[in-house]
Amino acid sequence: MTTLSQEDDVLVKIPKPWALPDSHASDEAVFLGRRSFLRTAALATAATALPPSLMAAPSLYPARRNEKYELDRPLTEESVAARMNIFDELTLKHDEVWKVAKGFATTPWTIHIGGAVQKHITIDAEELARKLGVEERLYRHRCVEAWSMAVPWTGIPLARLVELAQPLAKAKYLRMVSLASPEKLPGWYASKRVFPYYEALTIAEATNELAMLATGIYGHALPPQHGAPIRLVVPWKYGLKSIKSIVSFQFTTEKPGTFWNDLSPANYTFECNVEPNVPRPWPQTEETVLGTGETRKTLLYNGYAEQVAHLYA
Ligand SMILES: Nc1nc2c(c(=O)[nH]1)N[C@H]1C(S)=C(S)[C@@H](COP(=O)(O)O)O[C@H]1N2
Ligand SMILES: [Mo]
Repeated sequence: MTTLSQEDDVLVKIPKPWALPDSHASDEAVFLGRRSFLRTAALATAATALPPSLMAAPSLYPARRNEKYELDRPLTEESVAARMNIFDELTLKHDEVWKVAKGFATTPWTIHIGGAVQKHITIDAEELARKLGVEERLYRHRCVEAWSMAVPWTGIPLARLVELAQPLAKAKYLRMVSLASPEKLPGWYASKRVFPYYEALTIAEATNELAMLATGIYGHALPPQHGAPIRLVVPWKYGLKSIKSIVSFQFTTEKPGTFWNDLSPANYTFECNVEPNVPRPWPQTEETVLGTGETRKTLLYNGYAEQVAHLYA
């Protein structure tokens, strides 16, 4: 008798979707094949009447890729993206986040959705992903420190969470808060900043097609250094807006503060859109691509003007 778990993904060596030749058809065959295999296996397990606690739910990964979002550059190597992270609650050393994060337990993980909504919701992060559905998207990511990467995120379109929460008509903003736990996040006292980390978007930004809540990366669940089990991804804004390890979503009528805008209003606006011609603490016209070291010109809205420019007209 075997039960399926995420480890099986590793053992059966499913070809990684981004490593496959660029073919829609082969991607679908792999994903559909994998899904139906899981479904069949789950049914076989169910038939022998194991107690529910011993039955693993089918894996969320790898998820179907949404081919709409195309890159203008190669994907960053997974080992590079996973070893240069910013998660200041853990440590201020970007190249050590992955090591410090190893002990960070992110399941189970309770999320609260509240504020100006029809109905308050308390839900586990994985349950939320199963309920709302996940897909894979290839996005660029641009940090205000002038480096960039391109990664395959798996996640929930954020608009689906807004729809689930049914905000009241007077709700104008969505505020998000990271985990508050000095015990689990050892870097807490290493900086003079006041954690938890918090962020916010307007409802128009939160329901923009690009905004997503990532639960996975490179075809598997997020490792802790990337903000497991659920983090924001808003690729037209500087990376600091993409808040990690979220525990709370609150709909508000007043404009909420944001972590970096409160710390340093002269350097960081509420929006923090990628605007190469507006110098932030550093010049922003160019970026260094992580992994290759290549220098590229930074694009307005990180190249996503088509999807978001109307929000700021
Ligand atoms: N809670 C929290 N979220 C955070 C940060 C942080 O320090 N704490 N850093 C931000 C910054 S500046 C960037 S560039 C991205 C980095 O994400 P990555 O490590 O997955 O590449 O996370 C953002 N989200
Ligand atoms: Mo960043």
